[in-house]
Amino acid sequence: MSGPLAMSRLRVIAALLTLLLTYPAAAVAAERPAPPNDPFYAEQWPLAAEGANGIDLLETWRFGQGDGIVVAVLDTGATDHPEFVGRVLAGYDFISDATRAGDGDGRDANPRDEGDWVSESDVASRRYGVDCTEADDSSWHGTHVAGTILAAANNGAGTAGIAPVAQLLPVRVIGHCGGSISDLVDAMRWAGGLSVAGVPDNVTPAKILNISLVVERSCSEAMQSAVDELTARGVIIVTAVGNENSDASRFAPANCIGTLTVGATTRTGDRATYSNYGAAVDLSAPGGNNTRAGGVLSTYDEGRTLPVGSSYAHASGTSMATPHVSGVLAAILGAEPDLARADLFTLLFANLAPFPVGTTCASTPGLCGAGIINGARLYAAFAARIAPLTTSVAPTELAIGVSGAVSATVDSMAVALTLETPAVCSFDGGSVTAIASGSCTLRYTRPGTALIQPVNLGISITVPGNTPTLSLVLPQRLKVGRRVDPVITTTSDATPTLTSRTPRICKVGASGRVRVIATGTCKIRIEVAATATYAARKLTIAVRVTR
Ligand SMILES: [Ca+2]
Ligand SMILES: [Ca+2]
Ligand SMILES: [Ca+2]
Repeated sequence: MSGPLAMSRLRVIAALLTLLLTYPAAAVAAERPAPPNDPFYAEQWPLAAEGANGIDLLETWRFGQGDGIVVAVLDTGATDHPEFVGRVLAGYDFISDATRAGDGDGRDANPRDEGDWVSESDVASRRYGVDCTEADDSSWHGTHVAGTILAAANNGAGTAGIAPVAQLLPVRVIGHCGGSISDLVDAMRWAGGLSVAGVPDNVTPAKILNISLVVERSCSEAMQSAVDELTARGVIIVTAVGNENSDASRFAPANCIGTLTVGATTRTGDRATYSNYGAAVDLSAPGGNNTRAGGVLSTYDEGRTLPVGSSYAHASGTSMATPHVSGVLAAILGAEPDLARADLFTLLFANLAPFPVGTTCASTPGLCGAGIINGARLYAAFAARIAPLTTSVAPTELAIGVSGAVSATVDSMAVALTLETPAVCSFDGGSVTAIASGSCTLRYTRPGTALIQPVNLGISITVPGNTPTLSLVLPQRLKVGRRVDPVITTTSDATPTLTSRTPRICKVGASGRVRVIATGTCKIRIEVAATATYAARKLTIAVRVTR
């Protein structure tokens, strides 16, 4: 005989519950990570803690390591250094002057650093102009700067970068004996996602522009307008103040309004003797003091002229201080990409390390900016932000065709939820109606600020689908050798499938006919799969088989 059949019924909605469903907005590492295994890490004093006048790399890493953040380095280009492998985006070479570029042409899509050396004969022949009076080896400046920001960490090699999973957008503006301001302005615009005539648009615009370059002049109208347009897009322009031991306001782009300007401090936490100073300096970061032990160790190339192979070298300058700020900001933005530029700056300036007592930076306010960038202070403030109180009211489960009230508040204010699953449910702003089985999701998000954590409120309502009727009728007894066609009924819109659970006693043919083979108990399973309207269901019927 056939087994008992459950009656079809609509699922009723569950009791209304008040749910707290706030998801963490960002994967902020709660724990202080272990020191990285890069062999030169111990020499990277700028990454040490505040007591040693470094940025505190390990506390910075509690934000993360710059995941998803693109940092443009506007500089001499980049070499193929193994510390950048897999994270170099398609940059651009903005050097218009083919002679200075050294790659045989003007602007092109390959920002490789071709070397910026100047030989004695170049000086004598005035090859790069009358102002080019000093011979020098290639600087590999862009590679050094990029390594401070994002060299691979924990790869058992070389140095550790501050944001070692951030992506590098190399933008070449400096060749033999410098570069031009108009190339720099175009490079800034392009790097931040603005269009530049004659150059394909940048498909991976940078969130942060690192400009470890200065030119002694006022901020030109073209440069200020580039800064203004980029700032309006939320791009952060971090720039060096220059190494002339002079008033920083004489140097562009540090004197453009809206750039974040960085002076250099040494291992003692005081102003590096070369660092420009004054009101145009926003903050300081480790830049070194021109000695090996006091310099900044980063990625480099062995070549004296052309690039020949990767290496590491010490360098000092506000050029080296600037990427420490870019790196820390990349780590913060990696943790919370939606943090508004103004809020990021509020957080930054409220949480700098003070200059050590006894330094000229401490005794002369305004000389070196507002303090030294410090990941520990920033993280502590970031983690201590107020968590908004979020509540929501919604059914946990809803049958198809049934409606339920849904609402949410953040800090007791009603918020507008957005429906993410229109195929499963509809939402009129106050109530949800289930349309098809699945998971109905509504969401409200709000970016964080310097003082309040972001909100990511998600409401998930299960729509199980209606339980279909399902029956399979066979004769109460079967005899060996018989063939029977079972009577199947179901309200499901899925096609029922039959299988024999006892194939030595009975079999199910392709047509659904049951063929009885031997005595015993024949068990037939019938099942219907889940559809948009109906839940899955199955049952098994047992019938005695005799001769
Ligand atoms: Ca070129
Ligand atoms: Ca090139
Ligand atoms: Ca490394």
